[in-house]
Amino acid sequence: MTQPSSAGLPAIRRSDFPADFRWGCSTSSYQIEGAAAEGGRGESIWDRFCETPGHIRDGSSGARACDHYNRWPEDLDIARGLGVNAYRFSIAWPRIFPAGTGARCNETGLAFYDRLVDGMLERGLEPWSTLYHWDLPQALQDRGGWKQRETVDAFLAYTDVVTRRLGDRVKHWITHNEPWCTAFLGHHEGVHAPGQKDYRTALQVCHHLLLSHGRALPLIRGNVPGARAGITLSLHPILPASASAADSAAVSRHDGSRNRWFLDPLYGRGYPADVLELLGDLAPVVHHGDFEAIAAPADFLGVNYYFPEVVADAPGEGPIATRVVALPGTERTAFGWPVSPEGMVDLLLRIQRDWAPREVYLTENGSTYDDLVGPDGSIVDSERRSYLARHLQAARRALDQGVPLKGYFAWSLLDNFEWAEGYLRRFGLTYVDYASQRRTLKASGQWYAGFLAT
Ligand code: IFM
Repeated sequence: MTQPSSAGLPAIRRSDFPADFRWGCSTSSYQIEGAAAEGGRGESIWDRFCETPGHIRDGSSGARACDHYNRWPEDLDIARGLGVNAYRFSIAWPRIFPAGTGARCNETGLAFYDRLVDGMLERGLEPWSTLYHWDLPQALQDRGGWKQRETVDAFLAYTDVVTRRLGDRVKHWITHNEPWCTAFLGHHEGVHAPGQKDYRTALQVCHHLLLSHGRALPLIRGNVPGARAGITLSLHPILPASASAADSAAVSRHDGSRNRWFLDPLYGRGYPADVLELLGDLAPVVHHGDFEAIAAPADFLGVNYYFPEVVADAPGEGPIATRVVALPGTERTAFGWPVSPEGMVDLLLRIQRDWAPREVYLTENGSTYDDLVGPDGSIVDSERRSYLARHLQAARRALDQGVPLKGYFAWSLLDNFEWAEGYLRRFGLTYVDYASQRRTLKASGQWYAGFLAT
């Protein structure tokens, strides 16, 4: 195999970080498991969404994905080979409750996660479980999905069953992954399941997601001795497209809807007044006691960091009236996402200054590039390797400046089903040949393993 040169990469070593730092990689159920019709799994909103031509760029679905449901021992071996000490995965709700809720859960689904968790522990991988990474049972969507307050109760019933079953071994629980995406990509922009396009619905969905998070925390703690529980948000530093007063006002509005809309209620301040004023009667219905529930103290905040957003004033573009723009001359990944390790430092410092979470984990960070397989089968993904090394260096700078950063999870262990992009975007440290299901560690994965061995 071609051995990639590490020349030009920043000097950074594992020993530059505290000894108890969590080093991991992340995945999610729908993106890797496949086996959509195996083990009594019910239909999810993503199964249904993928059926409509035009929803997924390459016309694919997660029906087979990485076949992780059947190949998980090999995948956990790869994670162990990297030298990580933690592994973040998500549980497919439709494997536990095929019809979303009800008196009986699916024992085969629970037994799968039993084996998976035991497999992690046998390999020295601390399990970090996400309860909701976007695969809602379709049966619940048929009754209105997250727009309905009843879905909060269904989530609590699911959480209760899963945490009772796995809580003797899984101590780290993340309620939701990136509620912004569920709410706004799924219910306003319509590019994610369930494909709705209604801003008012998106805001109500968002409220129910946050409420279900807050109400789940005491439940998890009651079921899991020694539990550590939190939520993972996708957060962005927001920058102005120009020095104009209009663009700097746009930054504040955009930050309000993208970052503060989540962090303010989670840290006990309710929804930001400036955004509520912009929303007017689009604002979600909030019941008495909801904000107290949402603000239940979490043990940590999970931050998924990918890129800063540059915004311009855009009168007429909805109540927030901002537009994300691409500044010329910016380094970008194949997705067009700007690359800014310094943005990650700025974001982490800002979170600490304004909300001061007890502990912060980078629960996702990663990049997609057009990986080429060499004649000898190797994948020399120098750009991803450089992205990873530079973001680890940025993590170190954030620690130096006082951020209580306790861990870093690379996205992702494997190439996988990248939602509306299908299999056209690869984020893995491991290359997956989907036809043969052969896995090959990329140069970035080799570099991460080398880094973790220092
Ligand atoms: O693949 C996704 C993941 O499911 C959620 N966070 C962002 C990743 C890359 O787009």
